Amino acid sequence: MWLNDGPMLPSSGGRTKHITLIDPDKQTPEVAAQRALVAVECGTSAIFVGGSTDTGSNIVDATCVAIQEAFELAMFAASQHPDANEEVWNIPVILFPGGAHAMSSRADGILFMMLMNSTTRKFLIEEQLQGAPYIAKAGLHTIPTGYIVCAPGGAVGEVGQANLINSDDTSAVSAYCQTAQMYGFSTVYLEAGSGAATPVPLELIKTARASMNCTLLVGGGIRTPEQMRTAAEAGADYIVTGTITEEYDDLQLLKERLQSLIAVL
Ligand code: 1GP
Repeated sequence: MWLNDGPMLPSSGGRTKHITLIDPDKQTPEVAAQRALVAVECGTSAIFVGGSTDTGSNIVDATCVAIQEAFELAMFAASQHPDANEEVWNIPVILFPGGAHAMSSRADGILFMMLMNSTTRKFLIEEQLQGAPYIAKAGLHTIPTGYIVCAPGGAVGEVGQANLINSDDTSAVSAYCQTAQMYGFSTVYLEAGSGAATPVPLELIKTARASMNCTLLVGGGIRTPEQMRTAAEAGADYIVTGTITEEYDDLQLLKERLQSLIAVL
């Protein structure tokens, strides 16, 4: 739905974009929808729905439904105003699943991920095997993604039993990115872990960018305009933030915070 028939997360071709991650466990579906609306007003380019927790499909589904309905309403409202651009609301809602249990047919697509540096079969191939029949039946657009967890890694590093990439291990990140491209993945996601004290370092992002042509996502612990700028200049196509969206009950304050981050891109 995003770019006609093209891939959903194309390389941004120079200008880094922002993606908002919403963890369905962290608020009601209604509040998730309000936060998603604010994020789009601030210029976010896609909504990821998911997290590393054991969220069930019912809450994932309810969250996707609430967000999609809110976007449809906003699009309709924009269509009634000659000065408004309704295409602003044509924003993909993409699953970022912690496993095969966190699915919804109401998403537009799914990051179909291999946690490449996991040490367990579960996140290399087993969850994918469990999820594939549902994804095929639901007709979800898949985005084949090499997911690479860097130190400190946080909950996803632990749950995913990742052999974390250290901050100076450029040769490891390079080999993983080359491998992702050789597998035919369209996308690589460099993750420091949600709420990480330190984001993915500049050198790892630069190395990833130079090692492959896949669309490059970077996330985990990015909280300041400076960190946004660093990731963008290092070559990220998309920067994903999640935690900051959960920190504001006041939507106006959330808007100001997201605007200050997205403005640097
Ligand atoms: C987590 O990369 C995302 O998967 C976002 O991280 O919650 O730290 O913004 P934050």
